[in-house]
Amino acid sequence: MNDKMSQKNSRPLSLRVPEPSGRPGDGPDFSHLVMDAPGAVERPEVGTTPYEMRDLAFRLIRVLDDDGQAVGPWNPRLDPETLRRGLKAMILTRAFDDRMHRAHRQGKTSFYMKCTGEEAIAVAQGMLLSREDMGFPTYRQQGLLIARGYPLVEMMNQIYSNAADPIKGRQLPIMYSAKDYGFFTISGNLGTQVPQAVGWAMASAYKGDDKIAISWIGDGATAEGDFHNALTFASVYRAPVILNIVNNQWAISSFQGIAGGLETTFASKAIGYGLPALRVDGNDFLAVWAATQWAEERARSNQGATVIELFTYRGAPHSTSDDPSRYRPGDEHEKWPLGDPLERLRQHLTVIGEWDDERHATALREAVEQVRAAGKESEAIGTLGQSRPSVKTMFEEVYATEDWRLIEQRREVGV
Ligand SMILES: Cc1ncc(C[n+]2csc(CCOP(=O)(O)OP(=O)(O)O)c2C)c(N)n1
Ligand SMILES: [Mg+2]
Repeated sequence: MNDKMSQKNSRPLSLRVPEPSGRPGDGPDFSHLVMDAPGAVERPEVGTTPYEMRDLAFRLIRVLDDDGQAVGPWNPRLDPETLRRGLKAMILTRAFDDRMHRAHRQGKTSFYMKCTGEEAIAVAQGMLLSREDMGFPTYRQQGLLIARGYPLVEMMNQIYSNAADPIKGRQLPIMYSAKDYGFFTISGNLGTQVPQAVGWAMASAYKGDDKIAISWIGDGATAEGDFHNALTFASVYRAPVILNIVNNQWAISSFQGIAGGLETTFASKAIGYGLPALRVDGNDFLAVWAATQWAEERARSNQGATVIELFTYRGAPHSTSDDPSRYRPGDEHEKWPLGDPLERLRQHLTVIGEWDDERHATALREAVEQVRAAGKESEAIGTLGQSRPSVKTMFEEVYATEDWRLIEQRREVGV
């Protein structure tokens, strides 16, 4: 026997498969989370090198404290009117989600996805950036459209795939597309939006334009190659882009550890690509705003891309096709240590004397009413199966010039 052959293991190899801290029937356990106190993380100058600020990838930027006060160097010092607009847009987003989730139960749509608990992210970022900048969202950034005043009825028409669907039935419900609102067509293939955003940002810089791009990806989808390819391009060419990772702890039934979240933070992935990273409490409207503003300034001043991990929790099922009681403790969301983004902003506005229970009740009522009115209008056109875009449009507006295969298929259908 030569030396090589004798090198046997003393014990059999085994594979580690990460497991979440709780399963159905267990109590929620968040004792593994290490979080900075509100106000504790320093705010580096926007021009700081990624290397000098690498520590921030492992910290957690927070502004709102337990008493609802805004504290520390990341306080963006927003005026009360902006804060109230933010709260109202979050309330409206949640009211919209609730109605559309019910609409699915009533058979009015085949599919819906809520963003419960994550509203602060899309709403703050949608308000902060211009609609001329291009957003490359996932299916959980409906708050972006809502914060920008996109007509709710158009969103519903898309969800119901009715004759007034603005994208004429070509997409799964909730995969909106609204160029004029800075909302790029959502891609059902996870991860593809990140290289698209980087490419769009590179083109903007190449043309000498002044628009930046912003993208979102879930914790789970960061395991896709597209995410990593995009980070290389973003770093090499200093693309003017903000690259958000929404870590809501779950990817359908896989917890974030399956995508590598136990070994390191998602923000820290940026370090290997030489990109700056910020890790932020995603349930803190002010912290999300401040971090995004930092990244925006960096992008607009030709200093390139920033990766932002938004630390949050997916409160609702993944989609209407999912039942989370099969794989996670039932009350995890209520016990999430960073609370509910709506309640936290409400508390802050109340503490500074700019909001009260009566105004809150009015805002809730108005949001439900606004959603109901849009629902009536959309349902009058038709819900799933009652009304649909014409078959002919299926063949149009996908390619600049019609492909021979499309021509053949269209002829076969006889339109
Ligand atoms: C390339 C690709 N793989 C798998 C899927 C199926 N799929 C849709 S959503 C999802 C989970 C994504 O989780 P995450 O990235 O954490 O985003 P979240 O839903 O939590 O916002 C999966 C696996 C898909 N749409 N595309
Ligand atoms: Mg996720």
